[in-house]
Amino acid sequence: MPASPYTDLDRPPLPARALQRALVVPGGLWRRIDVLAETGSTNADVVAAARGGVPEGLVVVAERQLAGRGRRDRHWVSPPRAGLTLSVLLRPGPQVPTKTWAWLPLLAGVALRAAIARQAEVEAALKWPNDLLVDGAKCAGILAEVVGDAVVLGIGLNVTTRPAELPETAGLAATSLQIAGARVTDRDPLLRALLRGVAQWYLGWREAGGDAEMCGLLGAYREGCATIGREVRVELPGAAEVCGTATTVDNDGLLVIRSADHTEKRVSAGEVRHVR
Ligand code: BT5
Repeated sequence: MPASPYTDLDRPPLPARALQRALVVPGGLWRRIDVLAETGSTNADVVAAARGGVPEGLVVVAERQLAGRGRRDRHWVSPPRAGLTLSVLLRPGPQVPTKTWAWLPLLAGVALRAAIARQAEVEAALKWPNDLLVDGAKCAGILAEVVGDAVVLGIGLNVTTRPAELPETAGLAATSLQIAGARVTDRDPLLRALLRGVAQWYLGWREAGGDAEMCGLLGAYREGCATIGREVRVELPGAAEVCGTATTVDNDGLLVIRSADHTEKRVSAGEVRHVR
């Protein structure tokens, strides 16, 4: 398909200067919004910026990614301008203990869910730790990478992706906001709402020294989390597995699982499958 921005009229390009003017405001978190026509991976770009000492508040958005990254060497695949693919650079600083950084990808999920509810009027749910599901299918994914004292948060959201354009997946089926019947599929207000939400939650969380309960993040996450109350099977890094009922997410962002023998386990990372 030709790469002209006007080949697909329901996929207009993002208005880079208007975004910059709206989001980069005095005293705000965001310092620079780069909208790239094409790149390998926005996470790779922002990781490189973090290594180069760029301060927090950088946002890189790509209209097209050629090598979008998922977790564990997986890929994120999306046609040009069919979705939002972006990464942000955060440096939480010494007032936030590093063990609470696990909240950052969860925080992005909370902000994303709220932005979608408000702008697109689509009800989404979070699969712990941070897949965004709509009607049980994956509409967005989040990837957090730590680089020294920086955290790079990458978000990929399917907006106008058509059924035939969705990638084949080994796990969850994929979907897009348009397929889910979104009222609005304009990426500009979605991106603004998302970045404003991330900034608001992040600044509150940092102010609270990373205490997710105190800043309201824990409550918001639990409210939006479809994993709580479900029967799950979690493949842990290595070959181990935990099965049981996911009872809650604790103050450290860990998933609490009660097994059939009533023992309780807390998991910090892993592949979760909702069994029932
Ligand atoms: C994720 O990984 O879901 C994190 C994806 C993060 C992507 C963003 S885009 C902007 C930023 N820059 C990057 O380079 N990455 C971030 P994971 O949980 O590992 O899921 C990856 C799996 O999701 C793949 O193996 C596919 O099965 C599936 N997948 C790939 N593209 C998808 C899509 N567009 N929609 C739904 N599922 C997809």
